[in-house]
Amino acid sequence: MLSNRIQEDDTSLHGLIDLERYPIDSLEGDRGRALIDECRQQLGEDGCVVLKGFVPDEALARLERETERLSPDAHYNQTETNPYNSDPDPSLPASHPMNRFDDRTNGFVAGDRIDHDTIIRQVYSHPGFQQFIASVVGEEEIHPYADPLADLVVNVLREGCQHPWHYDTNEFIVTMMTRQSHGGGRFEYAPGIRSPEGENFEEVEKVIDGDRSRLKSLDLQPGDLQVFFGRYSLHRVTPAQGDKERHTVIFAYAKEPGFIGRPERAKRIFGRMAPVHERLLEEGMQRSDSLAD
Ligand SMILES: O=C(O)CCC(=O)C(=O)O
Ligand SMILES: [Fe+2]
Repeated sequence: MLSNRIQEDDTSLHGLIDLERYPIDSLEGDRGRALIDECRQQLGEDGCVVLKGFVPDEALARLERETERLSPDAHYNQTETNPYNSDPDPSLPASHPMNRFDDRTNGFVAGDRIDHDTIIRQVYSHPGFQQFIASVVGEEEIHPYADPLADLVVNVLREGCQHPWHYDTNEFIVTMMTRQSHGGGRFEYAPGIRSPEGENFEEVEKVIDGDRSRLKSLDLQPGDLQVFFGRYSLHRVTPAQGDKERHTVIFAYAKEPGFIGRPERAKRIFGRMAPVHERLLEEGMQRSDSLAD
């Protein structure tokens, strides 16, 4: 069944993904299985796997142009947040991680601005790609969001923008860098610093204070694909420096089909709602939202 689904589409990604190196068009073959095993092993070790050069050199100029063209449509929102995206706790000292707030200013381009013929949407909707990601994160299957704004998103960091230290609410996040800033814009993480057994506040505080001893820092380049488990690994993107923006594409998938983010979230992140959000508001439905911050 798996191979049938992939064969239907296996030509559409030619030239857009380095299928020699990453044979996601034949996941059931020896090399496909080896690729999945390797990714799963890395994810098991520290919650992160980077597929360098996922988009090959010959398609890179086109890839960069896609998000460059879209980036003026980014909606910027500014918040102050702690690593837990929660309220402060006045009963704890000011130095405690719960009380450590930092600026989060970010731009987001909504999915309804991203055409079907872009590389990024072709990759996002490709059944072989989805099956690959599902296998890597240990799911039978994953599903694109049914949310026309949050399904495929371009995150734009212009000078000074950052993702401060945080955890994700999503179990996994799939991102592709399409443009790197001149300086800053580095993804840093503390693998497995917390666990379901404990928050490890003491160590988290050290990281926020600048202790780099347990940090990993990624030198992401345009065309690199990243899969990251961000619930237990504290992470950040350092402030972008210089006049070149940092662009990252977020491919949002859910375990169940039909996922739509909360209307208030759409308003905050994208500055507007889609008709489906307006309908949800009218119906007064309370949906849970798992888009990673
Ligand atoms: O842009 C990135 O590299 C990841 C940002 C991040 O941590 C997030 O969106 O939750
Ligand atoms: Fe994150």
